[in-house]
Amino acid sequence: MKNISVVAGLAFVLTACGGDKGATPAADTTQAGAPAPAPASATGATHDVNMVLEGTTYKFVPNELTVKVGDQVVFHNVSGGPHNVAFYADSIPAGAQAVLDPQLKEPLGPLSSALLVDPNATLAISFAGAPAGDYKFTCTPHMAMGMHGKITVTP
Ligand SMILES: [Cu+2]
Repeated sequence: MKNISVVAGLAFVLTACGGDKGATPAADTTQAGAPAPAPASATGATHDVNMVLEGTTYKFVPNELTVKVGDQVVFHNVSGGPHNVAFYADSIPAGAQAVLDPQLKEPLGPLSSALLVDPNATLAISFAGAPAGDYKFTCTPHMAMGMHGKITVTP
């Protein structure tokens, strides 16, 4: 009777091990699939802002817009470039810089995106996880020429 119990217990352990081995590849598959979804960024609407030279005036078109948290804004280098998007550190909500800086490819500095040199080059900025409020920005090369804009992010 005692021996039978031991054998039964051993069989149980072996079965349990087999089960664990079977589960391992499944876990690997899940991990391999995890990076597949697009980088979690914007979940909402996309808004376009053109960066243009009209006559002798450099401007963002539109230069003011309202978006929701989770939306993204795509800036387009339409004419008169190079342009960039440079947010004013003192004119964005608290906590916004942590959301913005990682998205400004090869930035010129804190809150200042790289220059968009190529025609139709774009810069997408997601406001996913961004604090609500007003985000004022300029274009570094044309700041003195009045190229400014404002994005209002609403919850
Ligand atoms: Cu500009």
